[in-house]
Amino acid sequence: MRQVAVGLVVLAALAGGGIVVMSAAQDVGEPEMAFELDWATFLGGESRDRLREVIVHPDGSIVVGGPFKSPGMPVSEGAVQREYAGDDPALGHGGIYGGDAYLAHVSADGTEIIAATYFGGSRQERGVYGMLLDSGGNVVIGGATRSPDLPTTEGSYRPAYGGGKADMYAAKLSPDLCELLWCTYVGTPQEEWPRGGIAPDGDDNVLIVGGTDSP
Ligand SMILES: [Ca+2]
Repeated sequence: MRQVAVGLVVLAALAGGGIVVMSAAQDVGEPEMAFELDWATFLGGESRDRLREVIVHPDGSIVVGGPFKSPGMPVSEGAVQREYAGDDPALGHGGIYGGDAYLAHVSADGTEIIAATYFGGSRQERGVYGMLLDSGGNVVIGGATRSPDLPTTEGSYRPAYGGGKADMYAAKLSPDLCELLWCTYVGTPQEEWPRGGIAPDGDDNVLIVGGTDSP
């Protein structure tokens, strides 16, 4: 008699603007994991869009995020930010150009966008250098920003842009991506850059890791 699977793992991987989701299962007594492609799709528009972070939701759906330069991506009714707000990639700025964060919650079978939003200011947001779900399913993102006008929330750690070439930022959005729960800069008048992502502690506080040129 064939024994039941002892483990089923859903794996999600990103390649540029693409999502690949696979299942891995292992039977009792079998030395090898068996992999199966569940689905794959592209997600992007007319400009340079990259997905950088992915979380497999407990219900099997996928939350993805990354820097997008395309306007017109699908967004939720009532999304935190329905329109692309970054500056025009054609401006150049010596590589410092364009880009908002874009977040999408994709159904477990890959056929539907459950929720989606842009997030960013009038200049460039670089990457989503870290993303997590808190204990309530809210989506926390961190990244780099050159925008002086992010929608920081009252009482946040750093409500104003620090300056220099860039700051880091962190923000928490509701599970349906329709409410901004908080947003703060993390920066100084020198340049900051996120590296190493973000992580939660046991109380849903968020650690964001990066570098700074500030002494
Ligand atoms: Ca700065």
